Amino acid sequence: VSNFKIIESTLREGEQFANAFFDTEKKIEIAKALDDFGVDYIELTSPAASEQSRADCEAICKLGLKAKILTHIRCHMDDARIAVQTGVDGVDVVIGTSSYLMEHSHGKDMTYITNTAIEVINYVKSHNIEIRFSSEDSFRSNLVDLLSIYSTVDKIGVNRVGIADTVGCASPRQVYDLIRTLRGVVSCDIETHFHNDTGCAIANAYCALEAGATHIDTSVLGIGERNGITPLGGLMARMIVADRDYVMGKYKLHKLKDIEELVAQAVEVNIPFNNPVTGFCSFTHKSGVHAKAILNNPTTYEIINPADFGLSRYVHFASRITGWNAIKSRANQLGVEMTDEQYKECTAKIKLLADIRPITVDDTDSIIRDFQRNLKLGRD
Ligand code: HCA
Ligand code: CU
Repeated sequence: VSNFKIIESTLREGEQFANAFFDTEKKIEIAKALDDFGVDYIELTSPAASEQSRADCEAICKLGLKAKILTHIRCHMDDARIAVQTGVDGVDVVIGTSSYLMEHSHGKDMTYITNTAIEVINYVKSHNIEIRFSSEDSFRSNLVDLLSIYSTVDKIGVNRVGIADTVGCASPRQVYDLIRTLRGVVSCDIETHFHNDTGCAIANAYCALEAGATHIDTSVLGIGERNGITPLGGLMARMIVADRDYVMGKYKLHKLKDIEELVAQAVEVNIPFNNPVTGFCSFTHKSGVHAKAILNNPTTYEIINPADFGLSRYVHFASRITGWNAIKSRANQLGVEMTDEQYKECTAKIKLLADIRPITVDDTDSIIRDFQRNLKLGRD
């Protein structure tokens, strides 16, 4: 699973998110942040979508970013002619190949699709621009049709082919099987795009890499059509566990939270509480058993080191399921030193109150301080 590349689609798929509206300035700010983070490609909305989309695409191409700039178009010569004039490094072409889309969306058959694909690919290539060909709704497409069109475009010399789970129906095993099969048919790179309707978008991306895919589409916080696609942060979480050196060496992980906040604000959502890495409780340890072990050695209950992302862990202690080790650690932070027996007694007092109502950090701190004061008074 090493050596994967990220095609960051916040400014294309992400624009299809219900709340998204990015003005030129916001697009540039997001593009620069993604570039600084270290993504390999930044994918932009089709210049054929609107006049402003075209102008924004040109403006981002002129920024001179390290990341390659892509735009995403329908498999159509009209779109291709506009795309090659924008200054992009590459064009991602897509067309629906499932019977659903062939019947109800564009109404074209496989022969027409193949012929148009060949024309568009040759045209883009003649401008010395990278080209990717992808089938929409790949997992509900006929396998023989799919392999045949991919093998054709591979022979003409596309840079990548793409597999898209447009409706989010694929399971990790189906992903593995399809990518593995495709890996045996084409020699070019394989890009993958997973929607998250059934919550499999990160797992599917990982399985695709295991099966030989090379590129993963992401968006910040996973924003996109419906409930979105593989999130950039979630993919980083998955991949740092698989290959920490590669991920740490390539991406500025400590910038992740800032980028998520930037995009969350732009589309007026909160970062979900259970977001991988950046959710508010992603590194909070609460039960007494967990807290004790974490205080001893964080790797007992943490597969990701928060410091790798510039974040820190939190040992929760204001609850009835806390334990005396957590209370001892809190007491020490407050400058209070006692014997183990006394920490245990103090913890029992805290649990007594926490059984009656939810308690705050302040409640806990006052119990600790009172306990210490009483000890001193008792001694005098
Ligand atoms: C869509 C298109 C797409 C394209 C993916 C790709 C999808 O918005 O319907 O180009 O690989 O999910 O199929 O985002
Ligand atoms: Cu999509």
